[in-house]
Amino acid sequence: MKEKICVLGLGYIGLPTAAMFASNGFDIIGVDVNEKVVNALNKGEIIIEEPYLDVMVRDVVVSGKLKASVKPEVSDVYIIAVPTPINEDKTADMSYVISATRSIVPLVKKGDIIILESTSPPKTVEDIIVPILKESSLNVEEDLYIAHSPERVIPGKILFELVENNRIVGGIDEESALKVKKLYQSFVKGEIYTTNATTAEMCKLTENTFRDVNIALANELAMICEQMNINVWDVIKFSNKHPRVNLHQPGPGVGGHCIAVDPWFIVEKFPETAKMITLSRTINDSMPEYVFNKSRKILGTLKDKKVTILGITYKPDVDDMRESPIIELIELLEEVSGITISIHDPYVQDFKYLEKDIYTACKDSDLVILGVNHKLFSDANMDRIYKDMKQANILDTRNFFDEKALVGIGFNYNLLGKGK
Ligand code: SAJ
Repeated sequence: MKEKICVLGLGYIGLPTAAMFASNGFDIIGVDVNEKVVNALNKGEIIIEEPYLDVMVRDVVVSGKLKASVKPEVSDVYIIAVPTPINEDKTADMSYVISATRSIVPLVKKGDIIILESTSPPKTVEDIIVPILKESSLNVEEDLYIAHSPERVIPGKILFELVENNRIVGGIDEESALKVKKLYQSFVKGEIYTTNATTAEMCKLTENTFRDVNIALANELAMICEQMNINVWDVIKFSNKHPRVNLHQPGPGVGGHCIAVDPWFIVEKFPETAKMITLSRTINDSMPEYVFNKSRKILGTLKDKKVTILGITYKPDVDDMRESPIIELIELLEEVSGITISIHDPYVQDFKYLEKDIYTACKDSDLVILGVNHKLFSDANMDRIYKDMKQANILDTRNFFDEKALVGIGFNYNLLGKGK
């Protein structure tokens, strides 16, 4: 018989994981402190947006394989997938991990498996999970199998990547790692690599830090190229023709709940040594202000001007606004006296200054800033936007528009990373 699994935390990772195990024949109890999430789930409904997840969840709830509760129940496997938010001082808030682990202490029995999926600072399993589990009457190292197996899925493609991506499992000992590997093999088609818990924790943070450091390099190059009056996007495109070079893309900053957050979990533990990681975070965090200053230079002054922003989500073609650098840009613009701000984002239903129609948003505007390169924007009639704007200035932060075409229409086209 298959193990009974208790998944703690029914968010972007916990819920798809719970649904995936359930659809592979396991009995799942999904736990969340939010009653709304639990009540919705027990009706087969979900409150997060992710392609195909609603259908999968409905099926496993109807078949009785997935049930939700506000409290954990005795199971054979416990998967901790609660949030690890970042505090004001850039340290990880581990309170949800701590309370989730505490909640299973009275339930665990000899032979159970405990998996931490939440992205966590290095040594979380060793320094937090294991000591808390020792509050049970068990001999933890002997009686339990404990591992960290970080999620690596990308929002928008979660169900596909849960199955297809390679996975790392880091155990407190080899037996733990192998047990957990076998469990994930029930649905993972990618390779599953086993190691120790701290290495697995560090791998997850390293992957996102790699991306952050490389984006910071691209952003720094963008600022340098502007000063040299050349185009960074050409520099990156041609440099990437080298077989061993893979530069990332510059932009208005790094958003989302992962890449802008995870590097701090390394810095937290090694503040003196993690110099490049800290600097990269600082460079990427400075980009909204850089875009703000560039906007001001284009118009001379932003006072009493109308500025339109196209796209405010943290990346293209999603509705997720978490940690979006464009929100920060908007906050900077809001400080300018007499400014009128207008926003159009086809993926966002509810936000201030929002206009449902792109042409209304751009009408009488002095400057249009392309914040996010949603594919849908390529359908816009730029001739019409040009005619309706007060001054036809564009600032493209993503190298999205066709410069020649826009200049041909008459726009004053400005590109982040390109000097005049
Ligand atoms: N960005 C750039 N330039 C680039 C690439 C991205 O400015 O060249 C910006 C994007 O605009 C966005 C931010 O970075 O604001 C992050 O977007 P992303 O698509 O790079 O990543 P996320 O945050 O959606 O998902 C990442 C993924 N990690 C890696 O690719 C190493 C994903 O696989 C992880 O599972 C996820 O973080 C996570 O949950 O940790």
